This record gives sequence, structure tokens and C-alpha cells, in this order.
Amino acid sequence: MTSDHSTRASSATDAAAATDPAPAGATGAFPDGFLWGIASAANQIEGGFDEGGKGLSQADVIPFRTARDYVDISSLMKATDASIAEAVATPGTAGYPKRSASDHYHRWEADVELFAEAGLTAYRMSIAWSRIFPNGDDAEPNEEGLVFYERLFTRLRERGIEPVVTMSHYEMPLHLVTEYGGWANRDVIALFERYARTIVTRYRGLVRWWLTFNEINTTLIEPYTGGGVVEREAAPGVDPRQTSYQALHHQFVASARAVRIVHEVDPEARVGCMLARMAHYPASSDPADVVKAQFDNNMNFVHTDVQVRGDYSGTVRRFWRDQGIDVRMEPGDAAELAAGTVDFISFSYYMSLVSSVSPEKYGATGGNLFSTIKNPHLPTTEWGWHFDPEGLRYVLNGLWDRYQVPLFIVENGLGATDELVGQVTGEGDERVDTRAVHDPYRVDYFVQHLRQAREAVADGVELMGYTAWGGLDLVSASTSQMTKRYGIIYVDADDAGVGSYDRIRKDSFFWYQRLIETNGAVLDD
Ligand code: BGP
Repeated sequence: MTSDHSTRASSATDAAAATDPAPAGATGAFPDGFLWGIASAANQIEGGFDEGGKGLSQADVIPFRTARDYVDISSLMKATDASIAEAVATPGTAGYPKRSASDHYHRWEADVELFAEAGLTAYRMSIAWSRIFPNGDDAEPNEEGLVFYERLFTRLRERGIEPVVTMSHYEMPLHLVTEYGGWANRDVIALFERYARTIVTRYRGLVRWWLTFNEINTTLIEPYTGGGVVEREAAPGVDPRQTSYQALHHQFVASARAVRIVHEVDPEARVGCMLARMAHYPASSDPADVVKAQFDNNMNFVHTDVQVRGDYSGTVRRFWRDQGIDVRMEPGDAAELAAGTVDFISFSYYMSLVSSVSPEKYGATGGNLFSTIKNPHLPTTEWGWHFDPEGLRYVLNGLWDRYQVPLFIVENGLGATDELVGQVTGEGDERVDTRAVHDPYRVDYFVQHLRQAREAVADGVELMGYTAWGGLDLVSASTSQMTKRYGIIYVDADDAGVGSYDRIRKDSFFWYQRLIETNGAVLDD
């Protein structure tokens, strides 16, 4: 896979399926009731950033930063006190792509019709916390925000689409960032708990699938994006990772409380954690590289260890000791973590990474959230991400073997430059719209990954569903580009937010429709 398009490789299930293994279905090789869908995040799709009583979120203050070198994407996602102050003083949407995003806030009804036409049985989305509690610590929730999602969930269900809802996807109220210090402040746990109780109670019966924190491991990688922690110099002698681990611990406690709230308020509902699964391969068969890869994998598993097993692993406890990191825990925390374990693991999978004790021997390439050593066996996407479908089978088997809980792939997809062809002529009855996007590279990406997912199912992995990232083109989390397109539905807007915002079905839309219709049998075509 290179930047050349021609070579670019491109269910509404019963709640009980979360705990009872489902047999492979009669059609395709995916279990009956498999959840087929697409995925999004409020801050990347909604727009309407200052409407309906919504407060500013941490995403609304991230400006468009051009990225010539995608190996260094972390610089694009950071925020400082100065950058936030400048953003707050800047009205409107210009220069801040996540403020307008895909304009789903105004077009959601038509979007849901497209989702239904695609035959989705699930739609993964997030609630913008700042629509419900504009400042995070408000005395009362914002009714207009609650009604927005209520109508959306109701319509989705009417169309046979199960909402799969992330409580927090990189969109904490900005007030909690600036006035509380984000998740580094323990007081945020109680505010999140109240938010979680509010939405779970209000949407009881409408939402049966909850995820607590999107890619919870992001807090260690990008503390602002994952934890609302603004970049500041650490106090002398303090490891800067101290704050990230503290913030993460607070999120774990908050997640455990949210899990208990879901179980208590709606016994029919199921709740999962969400991990950016970063599979590390050793760069060589040198045992030192193999052990380094094992360590890197175990550090990625820290998050599922806590959320599924209910405790921190020996690997991370030793790491803290070695690094002088001291995570403050309250006496009741261990019991809370143990009592708030999830029903299933959801995860994103885009690529694999490579570990070595001598990384300088190898070149680097771009990646999801951070760059990695280049794997000579793998092609890369336009954005430098390894293209590794077999890695998905490896990841599924690894998670299943380690935890033995149902798995849900809630993000996987190809960010690519698409070309819109055709045009609109005439008006009214004379209107002819020939616009299309021919994206065989995206279909190829799905085919290759889903064949590997199917292999994993045949290996015995209990897989609940697959929601392709994007669905509708949306603003990139890392690079804030609209033109890094993930969707099966094109959104006619550019990186500056200029365009008609019309929705155009890509060729991959029609393929995805057949994928769902056949429960995966189309993978053999
Ligand atoms: C994940 C995030 C998503 C999404 C995706 C693609 O890390 O959960 O929000 O954006 O990656 O990444 P990007 O948008 O940076 O290309």
C-alpha cells in the first residue's frame, strides 16, 4: 500500500449476546445478531459547537494545524494555556474544524436515513458531555442537549439501528480543563459520575450498549486529548508521566462507577471499555527485542487489565517503582475497580507497531496517536500508518486468550484522499446529480481486515460486532483534516470547512450495504 490509489490496499443483537457465546450464523461466518455498523465521535461529526446550550469542549479549542510530517502528529494535538486562551477569544468556526465538523447536528435526520439505507444494525457515537453539562459542574443538566440525543436515539431505534454510545470521546467540557486541571483533579470523578447517571437514566431502554472512555490509553500518550491535561512543565524532579498516570487512575475509578451505574439503572444494558489496541511486534528475534515487545504490549494491556480484571498488573506497578511514579489512590479505590469491571472489550485497530531495544537502527513511520519503527514487511497508508490486516486476527486472538470476554471492533478504517467526480446540473425537476466517489482501496481495506476478523471467529474468538470508523466523513482527531477521509459517505467540505456539506454515497457505501445484507458472505466474492 502506497500513496498511489491504484495500489492502495486498501445487529441489533440481544443484550444476552454480550455474555452468551453466539454460534456462527447461517450466512457468512459471523455470528447471528452480529452488530454491523459505523462509528463516530460527537466532536468530530456534530458541529453546532455553540448551539443548543452546549458549552465549549476541549476539542473546540484545537485549531487546524497543518501536518507536513505525520511522524510527529503529537504536536498537533497538544494545548497550552495560551493556545486555549486564543481559541476562546476566537468566535466562529474558522480555523477550528471541530466546531463545524460534518454538520451532523443540523443534518442528523437525513444522516440517519442514509445509515438505515446502508442497512446498519448498530451506530457507534458519543455524547458530547458539554451538551449535557455545558461546564461540567453545572447544578442542572441542559434539557436541550438531553432532548437532542433522545430524538436521535429514538429515530435510530425506529430504523432498526442499535445506538452504541461512548460516554467520553475526547470532548470533556473546557471548563473542567481550565478550572479543574482535567482528569488530574480527583473532583472530576464525581462530576463524571453525575453525568453518567444522568444519561444512563434518561436513555434507559433507548441505549443498551455503553462504552465508558474512548481509547482510554490516550491519556498516557496525549494527556490533553485523553485526559484534558494542559501541557505545562512538570515541577522539578517530578516525572511528567506522574500527572498522566494520576489522571488515568481517576478515569479508571470513574469508569468503574459508570459501569456500576449502568448495571444498577438498566439491567438490560451492557457496558464495555474501549482500548486503542496497539499491538507491538518485536523488530527481530533477538530475545531482548521480544521482551521489549512483550513489555510494550503489557503496558497497552494495563488498561484492559484494570477495566476487565479489576486491578493493576505487576508490569505497571514495577514500572511506577522503577520510574519513581507515585499514583495516589484513596483507600476505597481498589474495591471500586474490582467491583466495576466491564461486560465486554471494545477496541480500535488501525495498525501494528514495532518494538526494539535499538530503535535507532530502524526508520520511523507515522501512526495512530504516535509514530513507530517502520516494519519492512508492511505497506503504509498515505498517512504512514502500517497496513496490517493479519494484525487484526493477532489482536483478536490475543485479547480473547487473555481475558475471555466478548470483543467488539468499534473502530477500523482507512483514512484516504478521495476524489469526488461528477456534478450537479439543473434545478428542481431538471436536477441531475452524477456525483460519486470511486474508492476500491477502501473496500479492499475492509475486505482484507474483515477476512482476518472472520478467521479469528473461526479460531473461537467471541466477536460481537464491527463498526467501521467514520461512516460519514468527519474531522480527523489528530490532524483535524476533513480531507483525511474515512467515510463510506462523502461530506462535501474541505479542511477549511468550505463546501455544500452535501452527503454523497461512495462506492464503498454500496459494498458495505451488501456486506451487512449477507452477514459477511460478500467477503468471498
Ligand atoms: C482513533 C480515535 C478516533 C479517530 C481515529 C482515526 O484514535 O478514537 O477519534 O479519529 O483514531 O484517527 P485520526 O482521526 O487521527 O486519523
